[in-house]
Amino acid sequence: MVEIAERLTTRTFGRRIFSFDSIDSTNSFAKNIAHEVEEGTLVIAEEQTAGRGRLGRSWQSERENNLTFSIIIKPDILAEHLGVLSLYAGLAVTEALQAQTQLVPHCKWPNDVLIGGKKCCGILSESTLAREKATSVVIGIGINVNQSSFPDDILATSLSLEAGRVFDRVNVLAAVLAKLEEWYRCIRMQEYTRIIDAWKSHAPMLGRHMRIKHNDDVLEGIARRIETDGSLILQSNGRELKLTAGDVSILNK
Ligand code: BT5
Repeated sequence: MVEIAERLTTRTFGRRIFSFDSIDSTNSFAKNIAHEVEEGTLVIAEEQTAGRGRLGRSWQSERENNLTFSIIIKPDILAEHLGVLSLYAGLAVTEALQAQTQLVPHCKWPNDVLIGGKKCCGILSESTLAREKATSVVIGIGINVNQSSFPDDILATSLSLEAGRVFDRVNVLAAVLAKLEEWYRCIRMQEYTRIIDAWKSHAPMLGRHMRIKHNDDVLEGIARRIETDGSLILQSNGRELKLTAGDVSILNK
């Protein structure tokens, strides 16, 4: 993907690029260089040998068919608002994929983008904190673009499986970076409600019954709303519970 730089429409996002044929994890590399590079730096790889999800889970992605990359931002955001960053990234990816494919992707709390109920993008945002604020944040994004099959044990899909055609990965990347840069203004201005409102417009899960697994707990209830810190309010057994992380399954009730 050598021609990335020429195809970008952004001012800062992706203007410095570290591109690898193979690397352990773009997030790990980005975390190591975050303190010494400018905001918007892109780390991208054709293949990750140890691509990571949350809680030590792995991200599996066929080389040369997909996008696996990380963006470094320095948002000067209070630690208590960090949860908004996964929603911000999910919103940007959703809008970019919709424009590129004419499909209708959905945001799933806290960090996925789904098409037809299957995961086509995962987001891993990792922060370095100092004095209650994030000094740098690495937003790792994996998008299944042209992969044509997935292991049976994961409910995954790709843009090409859903649309029935192959996509130019650099076009998809450029569209995602443009949306990340566009919505980043709201992060900078601390307009978190604007991000959450836009995110909600792509998230049919609100109002639905769901099961949420977090550590060893399993909770069931109705997803009521998203708070300005990005947490999910679940109504369960007459109580409102505030959740900052977890794995959601929608129940057909
Ligand atoms: C995520 O974690 O979804 C975050 C994935 C972030 C990946 C990017 S790639 C670039 C950057 N560098 C990294 O090392 N990571 C980031 P989580 O919500 O924990 O979901 C992980 C789960 O998703 C796995 O346990 C599988 O069940 C499933 N999964 C793995 N690979 C997948 C794929 N290609 N498509 C859909 N689902 C997948």
